[in-house]
Amino acid sequence: MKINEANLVQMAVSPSQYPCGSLKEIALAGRSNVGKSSFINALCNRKKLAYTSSKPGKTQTINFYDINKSFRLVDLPGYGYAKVSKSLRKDWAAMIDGYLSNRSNILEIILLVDARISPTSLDQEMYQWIVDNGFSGIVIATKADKLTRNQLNRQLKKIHKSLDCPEDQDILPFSTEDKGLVQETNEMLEDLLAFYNVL
Ligand SMILES: Nc1nc2c(ncn2[C@@H]2O[C@H](COP(=O)(O)OP(=O)(O)OP(=O)(O)O)[C@@H](O)[C@H]2O)c(=O)[nH]1
Ligand SMILES: [Mg+2]
Repeated sequence: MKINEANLVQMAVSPSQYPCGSLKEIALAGRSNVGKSSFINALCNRKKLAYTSSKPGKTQTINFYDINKSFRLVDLPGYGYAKVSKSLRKDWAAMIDGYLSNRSNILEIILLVDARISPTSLDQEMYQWIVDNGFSGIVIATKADKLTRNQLNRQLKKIHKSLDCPEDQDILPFSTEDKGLVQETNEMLEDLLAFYNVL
């Protein structure tokens, strides 16, 4: 799919601020710093569409990006960042939960995990919640460029096991630094959107 147009249409902290209309949404969930915002930039081939940072806790609102006027990518604040105060973490968790639990536009929730790091209990909880709520449970392992091919394959297996994914499901490697992987991810999303008759 060629992404010609990608616009940040809304930054929300509460449901009243979510964009109107019935455009379908693919939400990106994952720990702080895993690369959710970078994922959006790489897919849209834009350097500064979504703000990224080497420090965890950059995205603090729910950010809605309209893509080709046909669907939305939704960037969520990351979870599990210990340096954020307990009360702020609670606010973010409520914000994420409020969106994921009540937003009827959501087509899929993609879980991003860092390819180098074994999933945490929060990742396991999030994955379980995603599949329990009827979504496919697509898992993307980011920062694949930081591993050798052998290391990556080992990690993908580990992540699969740790999340207790079904036998026939693959953990999909991703890297902002690898055009081939970005293209494969684009094609996966295109197939998904076609399956749901969105494209
Ligand atoms: N080498 C490499 N670095 C990456 C990749 N993806 C993200 N990064 C880096 O990881 C850091 C965090 O990326 P973000 O996209 O801000 O992460 P995030 O998940 O949006 O983080 P929060 O907004 O805090 O939840 C940045 O320094 C990125 O440049 C990747 O595929 N490869
Ligand atoms: Mg972010």
